[in-house]
Amino acid sequence: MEEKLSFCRFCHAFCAIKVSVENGKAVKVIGDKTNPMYFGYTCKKGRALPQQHYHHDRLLRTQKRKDDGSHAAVDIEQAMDEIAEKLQAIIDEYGPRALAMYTGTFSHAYPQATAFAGAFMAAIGSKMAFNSGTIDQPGKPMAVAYHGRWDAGQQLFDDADVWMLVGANPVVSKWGGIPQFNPAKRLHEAKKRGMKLVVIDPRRTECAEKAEVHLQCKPGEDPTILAGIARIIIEEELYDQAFLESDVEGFEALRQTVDPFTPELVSRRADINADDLIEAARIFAAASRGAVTCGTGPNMARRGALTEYMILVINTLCGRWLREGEPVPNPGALLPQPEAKAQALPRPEQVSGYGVQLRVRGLGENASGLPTSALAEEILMEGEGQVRALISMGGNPMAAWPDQLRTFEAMKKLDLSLTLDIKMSATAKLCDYVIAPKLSLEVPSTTQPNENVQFYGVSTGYPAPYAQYSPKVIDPPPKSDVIEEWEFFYGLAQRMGLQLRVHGQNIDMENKPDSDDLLYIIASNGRVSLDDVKAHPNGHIFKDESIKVRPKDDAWSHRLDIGHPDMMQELEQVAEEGMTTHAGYRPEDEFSHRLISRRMDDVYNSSGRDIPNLTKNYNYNPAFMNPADLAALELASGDVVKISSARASILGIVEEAEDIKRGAISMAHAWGDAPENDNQVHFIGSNTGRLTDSTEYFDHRTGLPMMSAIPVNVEKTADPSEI
Ligand SMILES: Nc1nc2c(c(=O)[nH]1)N[C@H]1C(S)=C(S)[C@@H](COP(=O)(O)OP(=O)(O)OC[C@H]3O[C@@H](n4cnc5c(=O)[nH]c(N)nc54)[C@H](O)[C@@H]3O)O[C@H]1N2
Ligand SMILES: Nc1nc2c(c(=O)[nH]1)N[C@H]1C(S)=C(S)[C@@H](COP(=O)(O)OP(=O)(O)OC[C@H]3O[C@@H](n4cnc5c(=O)[nH]c(N)nc54)[C@H](O)[C@@H]3O)O[C@H]1N2
Ligand code: SF4
Ligand SMILES: [Mo]
Repeated sequence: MEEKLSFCRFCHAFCAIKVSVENGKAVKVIGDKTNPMYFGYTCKKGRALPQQHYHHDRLLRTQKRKDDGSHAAVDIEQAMDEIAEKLQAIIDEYGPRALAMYTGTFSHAYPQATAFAGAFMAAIGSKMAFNSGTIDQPGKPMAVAYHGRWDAGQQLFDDADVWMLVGANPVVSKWGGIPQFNPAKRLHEAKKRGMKLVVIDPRRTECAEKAEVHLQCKPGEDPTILAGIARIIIEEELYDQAFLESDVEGFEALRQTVDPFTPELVSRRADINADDLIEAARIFAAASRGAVTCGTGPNMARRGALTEYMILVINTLCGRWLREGEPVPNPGALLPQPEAKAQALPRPEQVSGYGVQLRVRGLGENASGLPTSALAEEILMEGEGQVRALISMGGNPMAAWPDQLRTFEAMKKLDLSLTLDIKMSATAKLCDYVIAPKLSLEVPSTTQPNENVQFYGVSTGYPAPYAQYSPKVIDPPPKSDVIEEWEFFYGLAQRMGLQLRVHGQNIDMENKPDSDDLLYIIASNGRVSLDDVKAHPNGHIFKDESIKVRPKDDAWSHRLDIGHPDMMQELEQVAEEGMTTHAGYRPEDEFSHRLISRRMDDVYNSSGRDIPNLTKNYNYNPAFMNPADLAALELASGDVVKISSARASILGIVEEAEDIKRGAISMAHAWGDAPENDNQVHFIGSNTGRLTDSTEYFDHRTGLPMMSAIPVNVEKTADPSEI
């Protein structure tokens, strides 16, 4: 038995692991206790990596769809021949825009794959590249575009004396907010040193359990609550006057716009106690270091850009950005050393309306990229510019895109559909080709993608210059015919006579490069060389405390904007909206509940649902509801209900949960399958994305429709076929 060092890629957290390998097979995974970033942490999913790799349903050969809709194995070289020919024919007839690429969650773990997917699209000349970030929190980059980016970055969680989480549950999700590298330990340490925590969430989450103040709000009221907090900070003069004077503009516009958001108004609209709101604002502003950060819930509950903007506004009011002379927490490892000056970077002139324009809903390129929520419509809408071929990599549109019924129609309409996936996902079943890829332990990689996410939002990415390299740990199972994703794009490019360019370098299109060589290209401008990173196989923090935040440039005039007219206008709309129809919702007498998003600990979006160790608790996504709501509807745990939005209905299996606010239904996404399988709800769960209408109540810049806080009705149904 051999023990090999690696890092887990079941989710985006990349925990450092030790893999026991016996006769060439991974048999056990444990955390690496010596690791300075993760301190030995692993979760159930990471420990199930061997089960994932040797799962009986894992695709070991590429699949091709037959005329009767079933799939059969095909040799990968033959598949690439056929696909290249079909793609070329589509491009010849309709132009490069007819090909769209969607890169999903599992692109993140494979830097070579993401680089090659981009290079392939560039070589073809199609700008129709979409990613799952635009159905995640596109409000984040949008808000930064409006507010401006502070070059030196924000204060850290690890030395904060206050923290505020808005609709995020990092202890479970290992995503932004608390650094996603063993967040439970980091939160524990923070509480020990006296850090105060405020949580704003309709659910009493695992994080809320630890909070000094938990505002258990009505879903969808985050802009109201955050405007209320800003108002208290301004009224009580709790802001950082010196910072506002030196580096910020828009204070007066903000002051006037938040004025209507009195604690009483916020209390009524968000159904929270006014005194608790005041306490939350005072705790946050009184502290010396910390930040407010936001997760997926509020981002998806409509007005995500405004919500994220208000997050930045509150941080800026309190001056929670790093100042001249402070150490730069992460001066880059595999990424280049940042300038890290104590100044606001110039803001873009336009946040949307430039670059590629889509044909639907007036949407197009924007600060967050091209909106994935519009891709199904682009496929369905006939005429010049229609998307006719789709390559999906490491994503599952049928499970995860909003408005599943529209996605279903779109998948069936495509002339050529392919996905790179490890199993016959809900999407794969509808695809012409399913490319069977190597899995994480079979591929060399680095933690560089997690360095990149520091630019995504507040408290995302590594809080120190950490990096790890993992060599290939095992070979794929014998007799398999699997390739790395980048090899697929390389193979197509060769056949189509395309020259690929990655990070400014031409790739040798005659002699296929090695996967490891590509990691060198991708990390070529890092502060630390990949060789140095390789020399620390356990992962390492490449500290350099001499790197400090540099002073502001002379005569620098750029400032952070806390009163941007677009945002102030939207906030005015929020203030004006009535109590029953606010936020564009239908009157509440038409819909009794709001369905909110959540993450389930044991699974990762649509991954893990077929792994025995991960489905011991649930093999479906329960509809968690407050006991009083269940009693009022004469429902009991285990009952099957029909949950209906203005768009569609799904089945749900209700489960009593004291931690859910009355009026909310908390349900994870990416479960279920195509509509014809709905009656298997007890085994596959239900698809909450079907409740979303992508063409209504969407953000006019990012295109993101309402994916949380969705108004719904719920009624008992005895017979799943009723739906
Ligand atoms: N209603 C609602 N909708 C949502 C959300 C929500 O909260 N509510 N959340 C949104 C968010 S935040 C996101 S990020 C998106 C996710 O959107 P997607 O990324 O499209 O969805 P996933 O389910 O993560 O799809 C991952 C796919 O990759 C496959 N896979 C697993 N491992 C590998 C691998 O190693 N290589 C390859 N090639 N494939 C692999 C899996 O089998 C799966 O089919 O969903 C969004 N949709
Ligand atoms: N185990 C596990 N981990 C995951 C995933 C998974 O599926 N499983 N998915 C991964 C992905 S793709 C992502 S993007 C991250 C997301 O990471 P997080 O954003 O931390 O996701 P959640 O844990 O769903 O936390 C969102 C919270 O928002 C709350 N919420 C919902 N609607 C509203 C609202 O209107 N207002 C407020 N204030 N709160 C609201 C929910 O109750 C929930 O507690 O997690 C990642 N990590
Ligand atoms: S949190 Fe779990 S699934 Fe995610 S990287 Fe760590 S061990 Fe893997
Ligand atoms: Mo996500």
